[in-house]
Amino acid sequence: MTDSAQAELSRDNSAPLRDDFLRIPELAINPLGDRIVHSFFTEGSEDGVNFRQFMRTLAKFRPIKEHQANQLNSREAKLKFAFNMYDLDGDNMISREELLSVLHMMVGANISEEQASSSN
Ligand SMILES: [Ca+2]
Repeated sequence: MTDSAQAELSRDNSAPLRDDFLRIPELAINPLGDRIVHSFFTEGSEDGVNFRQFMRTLAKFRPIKEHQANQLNSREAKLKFAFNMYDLDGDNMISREELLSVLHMMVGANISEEQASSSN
């Protein structure tokens, strides 16, 4: 995290809200930024994210180290995190529409509707 991002998140003592995260430049330009921000709030609540919730989500991005088992960044935790990026409505299923929607978030205007929904 950059100094500006850290300063943005700690500018006052209140827990960061969704909009605070979206003001971080690295997240603002990330096509999945909104989904990543959402993941912080699935660990916590809409009222904000405390330090523990913040770290539990960040841990998912840590590489897996052999002989240092940690359930927060285990292979299964990472897969669940990736799955949740696509499960937009949180029903534990990825529908075709959700898959296409996330695909569009990632490639934007670089792919036509026809290409995105092609099953070939
Ligand atoms: Ca779903």
